[in-house]
Formats: sequence, C-alpha cells, structure tokens
Amino acid sequence: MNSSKNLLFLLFFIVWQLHAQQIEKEAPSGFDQARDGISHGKIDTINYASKTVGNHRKALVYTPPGFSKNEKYPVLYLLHGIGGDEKEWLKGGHPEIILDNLYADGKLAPMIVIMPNGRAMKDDSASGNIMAPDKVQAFATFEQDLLNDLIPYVENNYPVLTNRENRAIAGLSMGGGQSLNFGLGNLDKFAWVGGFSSAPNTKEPELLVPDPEKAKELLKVLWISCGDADGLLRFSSRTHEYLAENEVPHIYYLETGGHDFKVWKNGLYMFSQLLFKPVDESKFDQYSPLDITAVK
Ligand code: FER
Repeated sequence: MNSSKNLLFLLFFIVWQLHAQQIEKEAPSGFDQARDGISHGKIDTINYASKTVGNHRKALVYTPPGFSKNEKYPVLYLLHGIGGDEKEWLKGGHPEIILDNLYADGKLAPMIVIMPNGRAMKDDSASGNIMAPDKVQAFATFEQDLLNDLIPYVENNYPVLTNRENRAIAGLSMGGGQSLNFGLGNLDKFAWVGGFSSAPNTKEPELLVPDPEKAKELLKVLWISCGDADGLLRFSSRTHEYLAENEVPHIYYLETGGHDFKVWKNGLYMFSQLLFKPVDESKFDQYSPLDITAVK
C-alpha cells in the first residue's frame, strides 16, 4: 500500500516537473477576448513635432493598468504594415485587450507601448497606391523620425526609462522589416528587437548584422517569427540562417499561418512576455511551434 502511494506521488511529481519546464508556445484561446472584472490600460493619441517630416505626426500610446506618473517605465515601439497607419494594430489586433489580459494574469512587465505612423511623409495615410516608391521610401525615412523626433518626445512627456535595456522595437511586415533594420542598426538604442512576418524592406543579413559579435554582446532578445504559409517567409528564414551561422542568439518562431493578424497577435502575445525581464537564452530554441528545420 505504502509503496503504491509512493509510486503515485512520484508520478505526480514527474508530471508536475515536466509541466513546469514546458514553455507556452502559443497564445491560449481567449487571449484576445475582452474580459470582465479586470483592470484596463489606456490609449492616448499624441501629436509630436517632427523635424524629419516638417509637420506634426500622430502616434497612439498604451499606458498599462495601474499606470502612475511617479513610476518610470520601459517602452515598446510597435510598428504597423504597408497597408496601415498608427491605428492598424488597434483596429486589426486590439493589442489593448491582449495586453490587459496578460497584465491580469501577471505575465507582463509594466511597459508603455507606442504605436507610431511608420510612413514618414507629409501625407502618411495608407491611401492611393500604398506600394508607390515615395510611400515605401517613407518607411525607411521613419528611422530618423523615430530616433530624432518621436523617442525624444516620448521621453520628455512620459515617465520612461531611457537606456537601451529599457527600449524595445517590434512590428508586423513592413514594420517587422523596420524593427529589424532600425533595432539591429542602432544597438546603442534598442536591446529587444522583434520582427513578425518581416517584409522585403528587411535588409540583407550581412547588412543587417555586419558585426555578429557586437549583436551577441548587446542584444537581450531578438525575435523573428513568421507563418509557414506566408509568401514573405524567406525574409525571415534567410535572417535566421545567417544568425544561426554566426551564432547570434535569437528566437526563430515558425507557426502555422499566413500573412495576417492571427500571426501578429500571437507574435505580440509571445514577444511582449519576454520583454524587460531576465533572459534565458538556453530556452530560445524551444519556443517555435513548428520544426524550424522542416520549412525553408
Ligand atoms: C512587397 C511585398 C509586401 C513589399 C512590401 C510588402 C515594399 C509589405 C507587406 C505588409 O506590410 O504587409 O513587395 O515591398
């Protein structure tokens, strides 16, 4: 009797241990559904002066539940795609619901999320031919607007931490390309970088990470995710392959899906939980739901 009890206990212990070591690989159902009885963050619109564009530009700001001007917060810059503007994440992904739920479950470090318009030109609307060369160029010009206009505005008007370890950048598609280009190109400014389904604006790997040793030393988390049926997958896979060859730690996260908000919402859910916390690089290769060696 006693030995069968011991055996049962041992079994429970093993199952519990296995469970404790499991990484949550995907957002659970309901992660993007508004819940009753929890605290909510707040969305503001800001209008900042842009020397780069020569006008005032809009961005959305999510401050977390319990936000206090007496605290100081790290910042995530969250960027949209070619068909969107500063409201694309809000309309298509409802990040405020995903983040509120993560806070309610105690899974997120308090942070401010800035959703800018990444098309740095006078008419920054997603109207007309969104692929026109001047509009595509404006996604590259945004690097100057971000570094010289938006970040200083945020730091002068919100209670934020201003060192690289407290600044993250991530985005979807064109915004994923921007995040990789600007984040990896300005390692003195960003320690956390995420590209979701990154677009053809993503620099070639050798230009993106010309000094792998420096990237190795300075990056906290580099996240590259994509749906396995996304026509743009090669821009993520080629980056991953170069990083792997050069032994730059990163998370390459391949999931079932196309080029859409199902993938991007899951990307935000997964990536945001890693931010501004201690990093365990030994777990980086356990995140991907699909076998990263099986799909090219
Ligand atoms: C392209 C294909 C896709 C391209 C950009 C995209 C600039 C961007 C897609 C998105 O942001 O969703 O050839 O060229």
